[in-house]
Amino acid sequence: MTDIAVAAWETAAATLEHLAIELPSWAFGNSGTRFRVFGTPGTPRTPEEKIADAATVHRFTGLAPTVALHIPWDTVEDFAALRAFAEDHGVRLGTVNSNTFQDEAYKFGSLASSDPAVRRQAIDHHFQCLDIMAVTGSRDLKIWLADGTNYPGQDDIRRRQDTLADSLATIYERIGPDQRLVLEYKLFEPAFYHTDVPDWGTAYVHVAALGERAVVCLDTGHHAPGTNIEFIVAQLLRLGKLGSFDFNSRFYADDDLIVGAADPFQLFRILAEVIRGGGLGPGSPVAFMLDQCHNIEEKIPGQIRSVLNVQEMTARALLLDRDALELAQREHDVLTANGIVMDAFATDVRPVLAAWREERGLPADPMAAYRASGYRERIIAERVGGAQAGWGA
Ligand code: LRH
Ligand code: MN
Ligand code: MN
Repeated sequence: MTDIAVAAWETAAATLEHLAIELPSWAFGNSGTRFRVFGTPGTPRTPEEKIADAATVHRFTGLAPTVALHIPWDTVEDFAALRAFAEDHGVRLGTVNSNTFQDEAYKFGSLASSDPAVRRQAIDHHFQCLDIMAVTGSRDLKIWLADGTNYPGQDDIRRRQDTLADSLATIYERIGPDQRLVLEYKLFEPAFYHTDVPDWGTAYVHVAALGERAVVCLDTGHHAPGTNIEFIVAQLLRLGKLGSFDFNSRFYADDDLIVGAADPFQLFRILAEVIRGGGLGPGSPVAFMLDQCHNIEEKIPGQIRSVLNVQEMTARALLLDRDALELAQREHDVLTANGIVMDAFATDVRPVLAAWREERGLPADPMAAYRASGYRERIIAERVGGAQAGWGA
């Protein structure tokens, strides 16, 4: 072993075993911006093909045992068959994401709408998602709302909070004993003046009112620039309300780029706080998910790179010398404390992770192994006219 102490690595590796990152089905579809959606040869045409691609990511990395669905993007006639298909391919179906942002009816909102008929439609959609979850065996119903307004005075923002609370309570009543309602916040977009669930505080207020099985989803791309995300992680873990992550990275807004691509140090700091708060390991309630789109790069290697980035930063965060850090903190030794954090961040864990993979019968270099596997050439030949992720231009 290089400069990493053997004992420190063995402890880190034991926790690393528990790292599992859920892949979003929509990462495998074509996506883009409102300017253009570029196609990628070999793009899946069906939910089954998206799952087959997600299973391929898992096969080469051992890190992604579940796939999140988005309804209606992944609607099939027979969800039991889809579940069996996934299991045959070595993965399970995970979180079900609802969608109340694409129908004409939701122009002025969904769960927070002032129109009772629209609200009913949005609530019924969540009931359908729960019916699907009963068949797919999914634990989490994830709700992200596009609800909001574009102009001051457009609607009563206070009344909308009350309406939203009522709608969420109606959905929560149907959440099973082993299921969770996961509420995701986002600062802005598509609404530009106010958003009904803009921040972790608002999400927390709503899930706290619902009950124990309601938790918050933190999407790393959903904050104002400069936000200290690891502080939010610490606070939500402290409150027992951090349910899941949507990992991605951003340079400007909700860019949905590869996690760890824009700011690996931020990812490291977030993961260090997750570990500090007991969010990784057996029995942890925190689900790790990617929420990304691959607009110009290839999707399967994009997802492989993403889960490897999370693994790499998790390993570095696990190597943080907590005892030394605590001592330095207690002594108010600012520079030593900061130095300990920076030492962990600067550790090159790639060689030990390659060895770790090989010990488990996985390729040392998953990116190279995927390229050499022929899977890419096969899907390009077999699939013509791949589907869009569900949105875009
Ligand atoms: C919204 C969001 C949310 C959606 C996903 C497709 O920006 O992050 O999680 O479900 O994108
Ligand atoms: Mn998200
Ligand atoms: Mn987003």
